[in-house]
Amino acid sequence: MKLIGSTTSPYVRRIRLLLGNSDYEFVNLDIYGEDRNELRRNNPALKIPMLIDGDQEVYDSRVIARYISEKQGLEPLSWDQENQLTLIDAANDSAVILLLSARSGIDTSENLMFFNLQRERIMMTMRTLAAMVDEGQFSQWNYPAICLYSLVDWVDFRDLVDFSGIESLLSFRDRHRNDELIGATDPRKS
Ligand SMILES: N[C@@H](CCC(=O)N[C@@H](CS)C(=O)NCC(=O)O)C(=O)O
Repeated sequence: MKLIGSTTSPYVRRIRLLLGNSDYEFVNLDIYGEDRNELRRNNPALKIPMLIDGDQEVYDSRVIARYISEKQGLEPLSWDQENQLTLIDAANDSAVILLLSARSGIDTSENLMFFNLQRERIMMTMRTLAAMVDEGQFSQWNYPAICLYSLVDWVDFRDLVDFSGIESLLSFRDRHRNDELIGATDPRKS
């Protein structure tokens, strides 16, 4: 099995954490730079992660997670867990948009509809996720918790979010910080 991704992507980190210590090859690409042709050859959607397992290619972290979970014989996610993932993905996608815009030289703090919508979505979803953490919804270390961890740690690493009022997300992150695999997949070490 081969996982194509990068060491900084929060979507790729989820899959690395889900795969744990199982035997697979990790291909670390610089998708916005020197490895873009390699990405073009592998995934027409031009996104990471993607998985290759024998003849089967799988795109998108959500689908890859389903594929791996099935292979590992894990229970499918409940509808409530699917909703948790949708909130996490919504925040993550908007945060990626803000980062790529800033890297394109755009001032994302301007009062523009497009950026206001992204910021509003990030705050709404992260406040909701913080309330879920307070209710104990992420107390088990499972795939939704892995995705939340990867999101929170990444937006903190990229300094994209003000955590005032949603500190329980940082406490959740800090509870898992010392895990060996968490340390090995830390985007700051890339
Ligand atoms: N829905 C996708 C999102 C993946 C995604 O956005 N990955 C980013 C890296 S963090 C990417 O490949 N971005 C490329 C681009 O936006 O051009 C998934 O869950 O795998």
